[in-house]
Amino acid sequence: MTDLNKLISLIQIPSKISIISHRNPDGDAIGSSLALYKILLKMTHSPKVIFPSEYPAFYKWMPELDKVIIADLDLKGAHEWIEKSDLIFCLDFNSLDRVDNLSECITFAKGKKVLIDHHQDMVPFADFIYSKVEASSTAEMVYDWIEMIKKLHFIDRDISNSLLTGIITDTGSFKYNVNPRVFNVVSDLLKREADYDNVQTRIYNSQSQKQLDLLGHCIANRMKLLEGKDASIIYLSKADFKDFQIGRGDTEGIVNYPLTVEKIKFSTFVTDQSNIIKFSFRSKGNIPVNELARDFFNGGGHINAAGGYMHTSLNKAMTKLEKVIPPFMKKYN
Ligand SMILES: [Mn+2]
Repeated sequence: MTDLNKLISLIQIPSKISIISHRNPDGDAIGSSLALYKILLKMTHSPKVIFPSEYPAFYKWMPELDKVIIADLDLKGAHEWIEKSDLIFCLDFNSLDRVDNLSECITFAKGKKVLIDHHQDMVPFADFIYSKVEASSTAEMVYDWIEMIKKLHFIDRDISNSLLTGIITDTGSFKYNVNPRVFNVVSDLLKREADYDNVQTRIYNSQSQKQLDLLGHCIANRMKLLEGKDASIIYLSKADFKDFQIGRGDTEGIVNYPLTVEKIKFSTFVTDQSNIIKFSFRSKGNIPVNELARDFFNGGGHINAAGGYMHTSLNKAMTKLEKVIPPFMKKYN
């Protein structure tokens, strides 16, 4: 981390602090933010967690989540807190365009900015930067950061559960993005009484019937295999969104299912949302979906998980996918 000692001396003084994560916060965004929040509380700071938009309902159980400011619901409150913050932590995003309605406010805020993130192609907008693409999750990095500032003894059961949630979400329950370090971190969290079974159940066995029905619909009626049958596209139209009353978080994880087929190495999930087509890309092995996302779909991410968007129709988006994916796959076969 750059200037760690400077930051350590800075956080000795009780301060107003903003902890900000990205739009549509996932388990890692939420878990790392809430863990840091509680550590800072214990250090007698006055922290607040701010998300640009709402979180999926199945994370509601997480400790202190009810105290978070959602900028979509309270933009004024979010701006006021950021403006008076002495320190602004930015977690789990690599550039300010991931926090849209807050980005200007953060840019012009007087507080020192601290970035903790594991995404590639980081834009260096912060005063202190802790960026590590090999990390499994931002939660793992927040744990490391807590160790760097010598506050591991502050990690209680709630904080352990929050960090574990981040790690479990971003590794798909230890299926990808793992490294030797993350197992040591989890081992220590379990010693600090993280509720391992409960966290797993809350994340992976708490779907609604509607979500399972939607998954069935996607696989049975909305999945296209491309030539060579090593790449797939699942698409959802505006009508599907209406028919299934799809809400926040309902489509999470669908993109991963095609990869359970041995031959399929690349999976795309496309959704037609009000005036924007959104893409999720996942892959197995050495297929760099972040490059495809960057080169053709205004996006980016990690080698095996990336996202993008286009302002176009679903039809045109599908045509483009079907045109660019096969030659892309050929490059890596
Ligand atoms: Mn993450």
